[in-house]
Amino acid sequence: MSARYNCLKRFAVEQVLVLIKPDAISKALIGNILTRFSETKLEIVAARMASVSRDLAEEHYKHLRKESFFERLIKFIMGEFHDGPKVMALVYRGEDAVRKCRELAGATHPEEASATSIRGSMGRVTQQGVYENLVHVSESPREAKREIQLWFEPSQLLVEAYPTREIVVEEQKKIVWA
Ligand code: DAT
Ligand code: MG
Repeated sequence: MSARYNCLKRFAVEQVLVLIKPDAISKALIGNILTRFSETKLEIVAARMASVSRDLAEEHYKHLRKESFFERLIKFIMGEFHDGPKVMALVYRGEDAVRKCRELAGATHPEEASATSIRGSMGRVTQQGVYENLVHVSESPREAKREIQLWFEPSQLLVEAYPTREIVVEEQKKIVWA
């Protein structure tokens, strides 16, 4: 493969779910973290402040339910160690989005994360062994799809990232502006 071809190599356009977790919110780090992610030049196609129920937390982390730290992890994402059940959920989109965002986030354990990564520069592990690693980033395009579909309705994304279908919903209660 020529050097020229290598420079022009294109990566697949992907979506990735990023959660700014309760520890980051309680430390007023939302702005810093968004600034760091802007280095990726990826596009934000959805963003919302989300309240985290136990059902949502357990579904999000279901692949870890056999881990000894699972209950603490659920309490953590529900904000029980910080200021309550709120996270900022974002969908970033662009070429190689998963790798770019995970690299910027850094390794899971903040002390193993590279010093300039988000977790390496701003995260910590508490004396109780809780990883305050500030952000969640989907680990593969497949996981991103599952997670994005869990955290967002299709209409909350600026693009049709995944196939959708129309259904008719009758007699559904809905809160509207008074
Ligand atoms: P990542 O968030 O880097 O994708 P993961 O999916 O393996 O890591 O784990 C999800 C979260 O669970 C992680 O952000 C922090 C927590 N966690 C992982 N391993 C842990 C451990 N050994 N002890 C305590 N918490 C842990
Ligand atoms: Mg993970």
